[in-house]
Amino acid sequence: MSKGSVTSPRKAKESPKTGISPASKTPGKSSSKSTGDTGTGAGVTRELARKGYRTMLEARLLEEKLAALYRSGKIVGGVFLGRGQEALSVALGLHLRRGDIYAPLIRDQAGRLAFGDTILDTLRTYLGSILGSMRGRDGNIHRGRPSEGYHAMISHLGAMVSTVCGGLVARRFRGESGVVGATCIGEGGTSTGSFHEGLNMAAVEKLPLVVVVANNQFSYSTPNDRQFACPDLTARAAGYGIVGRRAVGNDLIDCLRVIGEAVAAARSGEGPQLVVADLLRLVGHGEHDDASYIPESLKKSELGRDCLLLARESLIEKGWMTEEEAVAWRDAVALEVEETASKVLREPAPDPVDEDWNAFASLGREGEQ
Ligand SMILES: Cc1ncc(C[n+]2csc(CCOP(=O)(O)OP(=O)(O)O)c2C)c(N)n1
Ligand SMILES: [Mg+2]
Repeated sequence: MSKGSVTSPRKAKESPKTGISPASKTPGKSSSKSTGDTGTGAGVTRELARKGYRTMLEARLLEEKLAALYRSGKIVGGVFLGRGQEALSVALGLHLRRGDIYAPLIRDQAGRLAFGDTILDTLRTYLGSILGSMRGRDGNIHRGRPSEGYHAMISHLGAMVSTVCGGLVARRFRGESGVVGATCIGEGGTSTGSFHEGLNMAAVEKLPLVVVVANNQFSYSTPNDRQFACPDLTARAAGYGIVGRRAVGNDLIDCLRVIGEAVAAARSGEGPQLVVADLLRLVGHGEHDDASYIPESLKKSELGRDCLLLARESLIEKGWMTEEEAVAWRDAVALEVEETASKVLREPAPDPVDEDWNAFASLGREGEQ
């Protein structure tokens, strides 16, 4: 399928059958699904692209630091990186707004930063600082701030589709409209029952859900031809009666455009959107995995091209960023990551004697006891 193509459901759903009223339309927004490549709502501006590149850089350098800390034995537990997937991840985080719901997965450091997470809280979580949002109890990627719509990840693949659906239904019951809920998943995760159940429910309820599939060709070491038999994962959208879109996973501008269209369509009441992007993870499944099962030919193909380098080239070519800026940003981000890591390494870990061992849910909204 070509760049940015759209598959529409055969028949649009008119109304939900369960008594939950459909989300109201945002005035002035129109559909992008029937207009193909030139859909509305994407608006990839210079500012958005620069923000995207800068955030990708932050994610990349932060993750390089996390890998180094892991190798020096400073991080307990696994480290799972999103190298090669930052363009896709950041595009989703940037198109969401305050009040939206975001449920990132293991390769979404870039999206997390774009949605408002910080280098400081990421390092605090990985390094087990008691000052982090997980209070030193999580080793890596299960952090979140539910009261801010930032869902903490459940490891079971596919589960986050349902938590986002639940959040969207709750907002609908409260009469809130114009909200979007989004999650990412790997292509392997799309084989789970949870994924199917979640998307089916979202389609029936016509929820403003965006699911972005990062098709990095492997599910741990399982290649796609052992994972699913359909030639194109966007075809699954038709089975649910929702819109399927395709983006070029290592092209920042294309990811921003296609995901922008999907988010705008969901926000304006057009129901769930499935975005599929092909790419390659440029690291192992986790830092414990050398990815030796990924063939050299694939690494050298178009899919294996590094999205960060491509974004740099593209922004410079468009005159949206200078070489000097790229270097200055890199230096500034590297310094911020180094300084933050040094600070967090000196912070205390939780003390089992003092810990209250309350479940996080019992703490209620931020700051309440
Ligand atoms: C239901 C379920 N089965 C198995 C696992 C173990 N597991 C964690 S990540 C992973 C591979 C996921 O592959 P994919 O969805 O393609 O995402 P990627 O790691 O490639 O980003 C597996 C099998 C899990 N977390 N949940
Ligand atoms: Mg995968």
